[in-house]
Amino acid sequence: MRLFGRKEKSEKSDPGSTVPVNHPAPKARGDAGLFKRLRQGLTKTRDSIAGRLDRLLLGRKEITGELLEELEEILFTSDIGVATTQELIDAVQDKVKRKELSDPAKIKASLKEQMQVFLEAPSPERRTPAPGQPLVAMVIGVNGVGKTTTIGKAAHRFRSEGKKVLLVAADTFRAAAVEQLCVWARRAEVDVVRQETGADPSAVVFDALSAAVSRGVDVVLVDTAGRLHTKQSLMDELRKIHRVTGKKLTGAPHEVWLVLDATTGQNAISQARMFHEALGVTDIILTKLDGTAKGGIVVGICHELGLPIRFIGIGEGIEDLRPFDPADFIEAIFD
Ligand SMILES: Nc1nc2c(ncn2[C@@H]2O[C@H](COP(=O)(O)OP(=O)(O)OP(=O)(O)O)[C@@H](O)[C@H]2O)c(=O)[nH]1
Ligand SMILES: [Mg+2]
Repeated sequence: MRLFGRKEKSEKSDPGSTVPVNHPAPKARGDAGLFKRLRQGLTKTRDSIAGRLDRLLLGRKEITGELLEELEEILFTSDIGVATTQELIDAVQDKVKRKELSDPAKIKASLKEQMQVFLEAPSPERRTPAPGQPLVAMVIGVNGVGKTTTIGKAAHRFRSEGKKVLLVAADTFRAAAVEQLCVWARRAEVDVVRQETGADPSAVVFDALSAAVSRGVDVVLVDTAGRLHTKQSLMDELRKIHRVTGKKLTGAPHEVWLVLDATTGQNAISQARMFHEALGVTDIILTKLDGTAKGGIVVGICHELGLPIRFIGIGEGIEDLRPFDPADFIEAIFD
């Protein structure tokens, strides 16, 4: 089941429905240093997918049923997901039947092409802030996925694009959570609005939005809790923050970023469904791709959920958050 309808390609370039102020420009091609870092971060995934694929295809003369079964096994165990793996295998099989593909050595190129199609992110309608108001992004996800770290990295990124950023400590349930966000605010050299531990998160956000408007802030990033006593109470709390944000600033939050930990593999997809049903996610941030061989999850998430991947996390450093670029990603895991 798709959670989001896919948009036609032509809609992607509609300037009226996007928010250029908050979207990093596509990086220039030929940025060898950045690509090298991405490739390095994805080493485990590359070994899992491309390494095993190369070994499977080496010296093969024809595409047999047995070869396709082994191919399926490789894709499936790289966490691409059952449905997406099946579609990839079907596409290869169709090409073989139509005699467009007979040389096993060309399977890799065919897979890359098909995966790239799956990764072309759908472009959701973007809400734009009213003139003079900040863009508000609420950052959600289960505990430990990397919400606070991602906010710190994103703050640094926006700030280096010349934007004025404000962080909001709406995870008030643990003192350490507020402290951690303050550490990131210092690192990224941006302001943070906080209250005492145990304060009502919605009230913190409400006050922070007043401060954001009066200080002429461009981007507000709201850090939220990942765990409460029950899943239900977490969802209720997040919905309340969402509601209060909209009451304070019409149209806000303009973006809801769901942070998913790539190392959890298929679990990430069920988390996405749950949060999306409760809050309407606009962007996925996939973290910890550097520590896992499960990077294939990117393909499954994009294709099965129809939600765009906005950024990927490839390390714990402040520079380790990258805008997701399907072509670079495919190249980094295959070559
Ligand atoms: N290797 C790696 N580690 C990451 C990445 N992103 C986050 N982490 C680490 O993951 C751990 C948890 O990150 P947090 O940002 O505290 O996660 P959180 O979602 O805010 O957690 P809670 O506040 O407990 O819900 C930290 O040790 C981070 O350094 C990443 O892209 N790569
Ligand atoms: Mg946190």
